[in-house]
Amino acid sequence: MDIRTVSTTPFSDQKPGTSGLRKSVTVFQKPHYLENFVQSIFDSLEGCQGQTLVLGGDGRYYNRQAIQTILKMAAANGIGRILVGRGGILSTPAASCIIRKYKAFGGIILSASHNPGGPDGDFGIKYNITNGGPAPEKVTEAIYARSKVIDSYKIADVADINLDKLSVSRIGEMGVEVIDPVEPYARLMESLFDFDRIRELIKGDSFSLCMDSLHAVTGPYAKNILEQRLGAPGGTVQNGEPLEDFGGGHPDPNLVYAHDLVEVMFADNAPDFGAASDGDGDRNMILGNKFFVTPSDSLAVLTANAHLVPGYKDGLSGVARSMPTSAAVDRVAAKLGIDCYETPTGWKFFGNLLDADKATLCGEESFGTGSNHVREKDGLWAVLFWLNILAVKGESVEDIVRNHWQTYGRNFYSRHDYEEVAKEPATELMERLRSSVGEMKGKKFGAYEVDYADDFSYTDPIDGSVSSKQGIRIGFTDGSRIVFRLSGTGTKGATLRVYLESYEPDASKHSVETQAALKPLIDLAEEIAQIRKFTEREEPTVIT
Ligand code: VG1
Ligand code: CO
Repeated sequence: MDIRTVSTTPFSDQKPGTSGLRKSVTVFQKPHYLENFVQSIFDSLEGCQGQTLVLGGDGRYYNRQAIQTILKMAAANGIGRILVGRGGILSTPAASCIIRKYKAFGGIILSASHNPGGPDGDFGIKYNITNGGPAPEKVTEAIYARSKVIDSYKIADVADINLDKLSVSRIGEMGVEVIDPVEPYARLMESLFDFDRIRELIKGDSFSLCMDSLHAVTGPYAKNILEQRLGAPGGTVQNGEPLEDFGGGHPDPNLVYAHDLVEVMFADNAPDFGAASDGDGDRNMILGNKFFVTPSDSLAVLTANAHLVPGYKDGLSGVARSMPTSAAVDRVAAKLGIDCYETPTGWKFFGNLLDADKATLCGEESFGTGSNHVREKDGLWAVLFWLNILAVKGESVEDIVRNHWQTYGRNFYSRHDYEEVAKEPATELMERLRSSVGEMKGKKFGAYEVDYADDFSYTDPIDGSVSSKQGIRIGFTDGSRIVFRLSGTGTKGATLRVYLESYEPDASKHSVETQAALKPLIDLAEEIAQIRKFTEREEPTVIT
């Protein structure tokens, strides 16, 4: 095997964000761009020589080319063995499952998740560590530091590997195994949920379901699990063929971008259960017949009903949610007498809590839910968890959620995104908030009085690492809250996220429309942050 050492110069913009390095495809196609970052990963992983790595992606444009390049670079860098998903496919949770199952050293996942794909879309790359979870900040910082000084990379001069059939081969000394991307993951799901009971539910005349894979990676997973293993009728999975450009769509499972599913679920004769997943399969949206379940409520409902599910029947050690996620799950945790942790945005912050068995279930308001079965959020896992609960309880999605509110009260919740706004004024908006939160406590805005205001900082209870500047939170004495932060996954300009939450214990007020219920807070967010002025937008691009 000929190994070439190619000289290169650093790029200054290879700092991983909330979930890996995300850029437009055209940036990744710049000569040496991908190679520099991949070499920076190998250079910062101590002891990776001779070890096993897992490799795969969500099938978006540039996935296959990147995989061939990474295979050749891995061989040149002394990696022992690579397990790659057939067709270059691995959903993010499946990659996490396979890293854990094979006790691999780590994995490289190619995805820009919910960002659009295609030649004009986005591409991304993230590194996951031995526990199967996203690299913590100290690893991503080391990779970034390396990328700023890199002057060469190594690559083997060999032919491409055929990714389309299962095989065991070699590139020089390195073993390459093309593996089934679905099987190990589907088996893990079978070990957690009562498949017999879900099969019965689906077989009955009184229940129907629809899953929208948005032409992204969960297509083959959902067809295998829902249609083949659980007997749902063919066609239950719509948009189930992964496409390089996701059919031109935005593979983000929310009410705006999953419009095909919304049409089905809000029509007359809608199915009883609907779900969608994102580009790389780690997000989920849950719908009932003409009913939307907010991700924050979904986490709370799963926590309250976990004892009904075989994999969790022995109880939960604790739960964790990202800071902007609503406090609905906190109320359930309090009732169960378990701890509830509040972490910064991004799944990497759950890893230590899961490893130390301080949390069993975790969730984010951004349609992410998961557990200690892997170290990533997991879209289909959430779908199966819901189906298992529905099968046991025999109630509708809407009834389950409404009864939950009756017991715990309702946390009205919404996120307003201002996407692709100018970076400088968005940063100024955040800076102004940052400098004013210190004096906000006790301040009155109409009926609202500020209970606390800060820029969220998190000290990891396991390793003591501190992550600061994680979002401005302003909490009011009535339990409502506004949070402001800038996205760390966007690739154009800046995206401002405004998270709004208010608590309503009175069940007679639970049917108010969400935006109406939150109107006073929405107005207050504008008053405090002057969103219109700084974003030059009259309204948010996406409301979830
Ligand atoms: C967003 C979400 C965050 C999530 C992240 C990655 O980050 O808000 O909760 O963990 O995406 O999800 P940000 O920084 O844009 O708000 V995924 O499905 O892209 O891996
Ligand atoms: Co994702």
